Amino acid sequence: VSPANNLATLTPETSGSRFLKALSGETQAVPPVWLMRQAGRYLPEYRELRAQAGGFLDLCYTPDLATEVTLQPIRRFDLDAAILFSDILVVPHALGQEVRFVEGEGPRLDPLASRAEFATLKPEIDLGMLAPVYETVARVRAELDPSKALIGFCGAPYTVATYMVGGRGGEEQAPARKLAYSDPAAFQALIDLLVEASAAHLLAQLEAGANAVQIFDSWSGDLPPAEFMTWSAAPIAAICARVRAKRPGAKILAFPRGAGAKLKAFAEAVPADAIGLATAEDRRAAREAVPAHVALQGNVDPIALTVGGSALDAAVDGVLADLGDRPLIVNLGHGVRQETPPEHVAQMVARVRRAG
Ligand code: 1CP
Repeated sequence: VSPANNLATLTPETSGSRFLKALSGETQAVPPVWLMRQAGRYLPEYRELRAQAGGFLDLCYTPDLATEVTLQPIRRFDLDAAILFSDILVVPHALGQEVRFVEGEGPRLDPLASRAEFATLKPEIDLGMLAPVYETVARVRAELDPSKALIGFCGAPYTVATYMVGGRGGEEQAPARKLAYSDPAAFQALIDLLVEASAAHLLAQLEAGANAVQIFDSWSGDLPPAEFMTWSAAPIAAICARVRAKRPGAKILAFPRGAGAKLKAFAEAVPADAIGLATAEDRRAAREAVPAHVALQGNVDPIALTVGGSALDAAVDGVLADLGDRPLIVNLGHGVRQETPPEHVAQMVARVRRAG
């Protein structure tokens, strides 16, 4: 990454940001810290606001409420970055697929199981439908302290496709994987549509004021190595290229959850500024797999965060000891769990800050 590229995204008000410095390859005595799912049900103020909104998507599409929810964890914990409150499934929604969030269960989509059913999707993403999301980005950026970064995001094409084809997450990746084997051309066409849609969505968030974007690939870790490169790494690399073609130097984080032994090949294929490590990743192996100028992000065990005390301190210290001598963003290895006592997040931030 050339210095000129760095200047393109380090705006005056954010150049003091620990988070953006890490993304520019700086090793810092006190690394930045934020948490995946830092807004959400473990916070009483979120539960209160959530009860006032209609459904989950209404919350995502109401800038007043989404702005407030995005800022709640920043006010409480002084984290280094805010992440836009939204969901990876707004992309299929803006491609015309029915998306619902069922209380206590999670997202449910009307599954699109075949080439014929893909034809019901729009040929490109309806960014107008997502205007409230970009308005939220602009409002959060305006309200956020200049030293804090704002992260926009999308799901990786493979992960989003598993929801679109299977109708839900988790075990039901099987429908998407079956389609990828039985009709690879149809699956590729869906992935290609998602590459274009995701790049457009990320660019719109960057235009609205996001300082960096993260691509969440929650489910590709289960793929065999060759399929992993085809369906996870290649489309994510294509998104990076499209985003940087319009915004050279745009800061991009990739989170290939559960990549494990495939991390090296992923890092070679995907030109990300930071790579997120899931809870089970071996940090020593990750150091070898990912070039030293690329920041690593992670990977405190979210279960240790629920327990707190000396177990949490030890988990944070382990990350700092293993990765503190290179560009590092302290985070969890996956999202904050609902049963997490909020005080434990404060403890984690204090432990990281004490590092310097
Ligand atoms: O209040 C509620 O009931 C909603 C719970 C919830 C929340 C708080 C969902 C439903 N999504 C979100 C917000 C969300 N999702 C954010 C906001 C920013 C943050 O605080 O981190 C982000 C970045 C996501 C990303 C996301 N959504 C992923 C990728 C990361 C991961 O967790 O692996 C995935 C897979 C989703 C789909 C999704 N949306 C919601 C749930 C519960 C799920 C996953 C569970 C499933 O597959 O059933």
